[in-house]
Amino acid sequence: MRVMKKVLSIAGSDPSGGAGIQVDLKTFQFLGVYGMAVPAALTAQSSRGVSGVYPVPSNVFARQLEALLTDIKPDAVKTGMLFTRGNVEAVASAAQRFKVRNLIVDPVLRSTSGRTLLRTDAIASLKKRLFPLALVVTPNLMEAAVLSGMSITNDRDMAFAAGKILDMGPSYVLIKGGHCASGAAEDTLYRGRTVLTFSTSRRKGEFHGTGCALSSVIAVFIARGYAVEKAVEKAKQVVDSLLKTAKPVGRKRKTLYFQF
Ligand code: PXL
Repeated sequence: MRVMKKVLSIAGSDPSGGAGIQVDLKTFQFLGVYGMAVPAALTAQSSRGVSGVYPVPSNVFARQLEALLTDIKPDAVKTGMLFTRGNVEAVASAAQRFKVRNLIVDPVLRSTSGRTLLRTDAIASLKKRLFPLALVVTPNLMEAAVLSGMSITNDRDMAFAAGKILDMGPSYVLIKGGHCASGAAEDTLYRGRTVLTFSTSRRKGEFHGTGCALSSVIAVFIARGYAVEKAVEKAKQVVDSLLKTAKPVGRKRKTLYFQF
């Protein structure tokens, strides 16, 4: 019998099921891998936005990682909302100690509604401790600007910012340009001096959990042995098909959730 690939999400909890570990687990199930999840923080939220954020205490968080990784070896791991510096450090320590391979870091900083999902003092740890262990880091344009400490207004700025992030140690940086004003949803993958652009048509609507789902799908294809370039290309297609069938779930009808 072929053994199922195992993929771990380390991220925040979104009880509405649209983002965080909940959407990550749905994504894993949808794509036929064995999903696991360790919450780094709890949020209170609905289709109207995030109303509360509560960290999982670092000792409790670290204990979960240790119990899991002592026993089960994931084929890929993705991180999302980590919220505190202590939890960033705990992921980095566990990743080193358990020789985690195929680490995809989605550097979630804020929710769409503007809530802080990574505290300011944790950003330095993310860059210093976690990025060197990452295969791929997947910032959106805003996150890339914060992480590189520069404003990004054109392709040259974006390439320069990507270079700065690559200097922090990950093998690849994928800058998601979905929030830019052009007619296409363009994501750009950088490795050293190599640049690859992936483009899908822009879908109308306010989607919840797109970044979470994308990094999860990338982790799944990496777990299956695809090269990063191919994994990102395929992940873009999967997420685009999910965007097409997204539906309102809560009272705010404009917020669309993935239907697997
Ligand atoms: O999409 C960013 C994000 C990530 N993780 C969790 C979230 C959100 C946005 O609300 O709640 C848990």
